[in-house]
Amino acid sequence: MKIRKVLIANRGEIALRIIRALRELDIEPVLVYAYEDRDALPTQLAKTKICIGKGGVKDSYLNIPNIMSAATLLKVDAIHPGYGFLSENPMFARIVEDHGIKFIGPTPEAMQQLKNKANVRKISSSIGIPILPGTTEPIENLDIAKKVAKEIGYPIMLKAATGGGGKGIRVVNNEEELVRLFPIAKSEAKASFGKDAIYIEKYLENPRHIEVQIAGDEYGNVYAIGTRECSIQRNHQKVIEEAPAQLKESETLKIMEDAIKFAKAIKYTNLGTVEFLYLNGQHYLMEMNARIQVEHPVTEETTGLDLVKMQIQIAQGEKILLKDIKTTTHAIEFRINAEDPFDNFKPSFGKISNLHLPLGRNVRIDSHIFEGYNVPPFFDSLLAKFIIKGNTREEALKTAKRVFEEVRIEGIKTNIPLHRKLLETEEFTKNKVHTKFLEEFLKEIKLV
Ligand code: MV4
Repeated sequence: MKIRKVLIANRGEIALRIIRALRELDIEPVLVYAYEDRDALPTQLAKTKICIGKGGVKDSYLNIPNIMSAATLLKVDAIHPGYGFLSENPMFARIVEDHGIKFIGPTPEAMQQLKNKANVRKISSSIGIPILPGTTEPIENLDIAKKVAKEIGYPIMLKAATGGGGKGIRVVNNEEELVRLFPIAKSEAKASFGKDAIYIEKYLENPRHIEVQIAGDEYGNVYAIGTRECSIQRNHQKVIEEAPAQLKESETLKIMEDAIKFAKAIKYTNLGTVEFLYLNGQHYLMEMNARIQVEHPVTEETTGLDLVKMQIQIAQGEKILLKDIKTTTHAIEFRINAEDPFDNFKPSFGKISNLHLPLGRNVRIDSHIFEGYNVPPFFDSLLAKFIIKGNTREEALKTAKRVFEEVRIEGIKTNIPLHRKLLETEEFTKNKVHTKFLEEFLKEIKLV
């Protein structure tokens, strides 16, 4: 099936990224937008657009009836969900397909399987992929939790089976804490995700977060398109991502092989990411994301592939043949957020009064902002992604330094001072990072 017209059910930089890919493929983009985004760049660039709601994402980018009305009215062939919002919602993907419209992403069945992380652990362990000690079924009650915790040894982690974004996870150091935290974790999971299923995992102190980019076509071909290092996070939001992860060649091959094995086991199609925790040469599968990710450009910059185009090609039934995927360069993505790093990262909004985005050799900036743009308070705080590459990690860091000397974003607060500080910090420049690194770093330093 040739896709001719695609509805983009998203906003901001990813809506722009998808519009650009569609234009290069001679496919007509159609945008649905929230009233608050009426002056945004993607809204200005899309010739065909429909406002789907006002007053918050529940009534706009999460408003399935309105999105489907727009899709039907404009007779689109496919819907691209971007990331966040409805991108990993199996019910939405099902509704789209039931309308005879192609969902640009995995099947609803694959998405359903991935929603439950205890289930992901169960599948992994059944096919010999390493997971951390713990349970592959939800824990029924406190007595079972105590028994499991005793067997695997403290510290353990309680995790919401259908959780995400770091919500509904708790570290538990001993049995007293377990007694206190088990019901809290359960009710938190229920409140956040509508399901109170909790599973247990051995807690790893200071691992790295390593992920593998996967692409699967509709003929059973599955590829691993390199690794990414994503350990630098704050409140479970990534701040800096890199490709490739700096692992030994043999470790990279093992982790990519396991990612492919998992994706094949669930007949995964389209683009996705398998997430691992990594410590002392060992990797443990944690979950799989059924979407294009914010950090996909670092993989694009190191491989020369266009991952958003690939999503569309896979969705229209093309066979994907990738031979000798080479990663010869290094790429680092710095997320620029509208937030005040001097005031506990409080969200910032308002008019961008002065803007200079550096560019130059080896610099890619994916961003929807412009001078005079009014950053609205209703959405997430991502303003821009600086994707900087070099022949080596050191070269990329040198270019990053000059980029952050040049950049000016005025009128709102941004996290640029944090990136400047990190570029002067040996743990980061020497790549001695782990999942707790940024949290500890922020406690130690004063940003000036
Ligand atoms: C862990 C872990 C250590 N041990 N699980 C955080 C978000 C969710 N996706 C899983 N997370 C973690 N799970 C075990 N068994 C540490 C984290 C974690 C983390 C992971 C990746 C990046 C940043 C992090 C920050 C704190 C905790």
